Amino acid sequence: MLKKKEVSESGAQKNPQRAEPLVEKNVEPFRVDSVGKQLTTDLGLKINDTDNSLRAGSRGPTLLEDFHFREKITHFDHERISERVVHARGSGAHGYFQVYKSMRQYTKARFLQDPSKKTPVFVRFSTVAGSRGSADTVRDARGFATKFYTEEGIYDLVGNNIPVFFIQDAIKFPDLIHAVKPEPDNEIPQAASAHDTFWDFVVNTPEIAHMIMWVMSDRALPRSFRMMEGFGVNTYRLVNEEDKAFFVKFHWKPLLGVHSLVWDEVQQIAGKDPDYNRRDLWEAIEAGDCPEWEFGIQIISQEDEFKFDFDVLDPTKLWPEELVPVQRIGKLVLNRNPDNFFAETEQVAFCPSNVVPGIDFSNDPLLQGRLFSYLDTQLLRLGGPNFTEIPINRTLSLVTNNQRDGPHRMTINKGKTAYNPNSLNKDYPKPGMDEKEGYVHYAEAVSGKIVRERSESFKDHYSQATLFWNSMSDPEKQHIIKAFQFEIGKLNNKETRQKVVDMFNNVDHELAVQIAKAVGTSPPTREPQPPKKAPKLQASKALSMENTIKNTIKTRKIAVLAMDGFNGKEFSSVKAALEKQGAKIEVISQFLSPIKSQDGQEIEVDKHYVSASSVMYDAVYIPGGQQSIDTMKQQWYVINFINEAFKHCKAIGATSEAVGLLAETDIMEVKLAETKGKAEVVSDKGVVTSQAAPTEAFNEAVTVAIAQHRHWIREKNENMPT
Ligand code: HDE
Repeated sequence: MLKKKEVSESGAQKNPQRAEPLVEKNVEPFRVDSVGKQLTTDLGLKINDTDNSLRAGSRGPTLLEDFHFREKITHFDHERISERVVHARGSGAHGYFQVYKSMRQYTKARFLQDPSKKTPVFVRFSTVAGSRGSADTVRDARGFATKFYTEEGIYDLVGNNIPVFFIQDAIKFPDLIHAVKPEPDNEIPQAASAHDTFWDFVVNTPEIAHMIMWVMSDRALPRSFRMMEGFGVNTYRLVNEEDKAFFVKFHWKPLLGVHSLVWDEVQQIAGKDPDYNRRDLWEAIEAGDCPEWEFGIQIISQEDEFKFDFDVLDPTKLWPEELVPVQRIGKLVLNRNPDNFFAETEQVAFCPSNVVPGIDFSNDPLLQGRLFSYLDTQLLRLGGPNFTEIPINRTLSLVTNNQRDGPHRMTINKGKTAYNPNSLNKDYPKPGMDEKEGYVHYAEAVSGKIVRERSESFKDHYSQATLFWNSMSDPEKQHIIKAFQFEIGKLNNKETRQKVVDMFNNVDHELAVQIAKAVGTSPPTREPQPPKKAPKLQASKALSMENTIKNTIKTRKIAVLAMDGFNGKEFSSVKAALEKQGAKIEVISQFLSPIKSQDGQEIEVDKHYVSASSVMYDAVYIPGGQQSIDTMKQQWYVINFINEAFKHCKAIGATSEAVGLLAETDIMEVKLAETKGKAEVVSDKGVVTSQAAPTEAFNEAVTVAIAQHRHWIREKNENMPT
């Protein structure tokens, strides 16, 4: 195996906390570090000059015999592979999974038995609709695909950050994707659902209602991949040693909580840093802030299959956590960035049909179709059936079968026989040598006529869409309304606009009225469809992000605005307090040169005005210092920075003279600390101020305000600056 180096090719120091690789056998032997090495051809021939092609005379024609030139150009010409037909834009990371205790009761899967064992994983997050180069922060579902390199083979859990899906039957997938992708005549718009063909599909596909509610919510604008939930979406089966099966839904619960950006913010970020989510994941792992999720399972026993007011096989339905609790059974940790985007993140191939003994499929019709599609598309994308030999896709287990040949075959199979049964090789590789080891499909009894029809039990399309709506807090509802108003307002076709209003009247009348109000249609006239069955649950706390974890500021990015003459002691006090809680501080000033505090202390500036913007930060703190504050009062950039942070409902802290700066901004109806020199801390709507130097109480109040993520109460003010 090649030895790991302390420095990268560019000579830059690599993350000192970089975790040791766990995927020893498959990926590691293929890593190459060229530090200290001579340039060679693909065949290892040493090359002395790669800047000048071979010519007949220094001004003459290039010679065909220049094999180095030809190889270099040819390789370049063939560098691109087709992008994924969906989920083209993604970011990956290595890590491990560890179960908390044996899950023997439900499954025989070995990686879910031993709490002392770490199973290596590779995870890829993605958007769905956009091309490879599209922006991260678009309104869309996010993919959350996990490859477990288990001792029994590869297990892929290919999920999303939304627990339900647009359609019930995989045969509708090409229609859905054709509708949401850019329109075929002009390839507009990129990575957006706000266009006529998508909503035309929506209004003709009532089963989509529930998923649309999620996509119009802030769940579709994650603050970070590290702060979103993951869901297996489809119903699978767990099978134990006694061949008893259980229906299961899989969950990933982020330990930093579930947090989102806001629409106005994401649109700015898409221009200012299109790699926002990718960069966030990369930087967190490089800094050793390893993202963590707990693995959850919801179990419904086979006997209870028909006990619910939804069909357990219907992928447009979630299993409310209040009815079927999520059991947290293990932890996923991502601790190592890939070395090479193409070799790892681009070439990785996930497939829901990659399972291990103890995990099986249900008859969920969406899942059944997925079992076909992934392998099919990968055969094209990765150039043939040998893509399982690409390092990132290799299993840790020994592969011994009679599959042979094909493009780019790596394995050198020995022997004359490539068939079973055979006598020449004693029937090796022999199937079923150990009955206990092999994968056995769950022996479900199946009967029925061959038909093309949906089960009646799949035909309630609105109850859970309404459940979702009813579970939202007021700010979340307002954001959903605004999302609809934006999307529907973009439609050219007025009839579709009206149909959207009428369709979502089945979810909630007020929602439909609010959409209609903004997009120039009539309010809904038809009565909403009554639910087929009275739902058991009116609202589910688990669906609202309002109820997520809000007790940590770990990895949050805090902007400090300062100019020469800032108060160094105030800055150091707040910096130390926030960093102690795991936050990241960046100093922003007019120029990148160091700035001097009023008592002569010099500090580095991380970003200057032209490269930093409030949308890149979770919160802002402004230390006092008369000279610094007087300068910043005159700077439009600073005023705008604060106004924007305020508009996006972020925590803002200011001490001593800096409170006076807040008074120059558009912050409205917020109580600020008043008495000069008094250490009293005033915390109102996420704005924390003190007219004195920061005390412990101030630092604590700022920490609490940042941990809230956002202070939506500000949105109640109709006059809030926009
Ligand atoms: Fe996928 N999906 N999908 N999908 N999907 C693909 O496979 C497909 C569905 C998901 O990071 C493709 O290798 C069908 C649900 C993720 O590489 C393709 C249906 C969920 C990823 C495909 C679905 C997903 C994909 C494209 C049935 C959430 C990215 C490239 C309607 C549970 C994986 C590829 C990665 C990728 C087909 C529905 C998640 C075309 C037919 C539901 C996270 O095969």
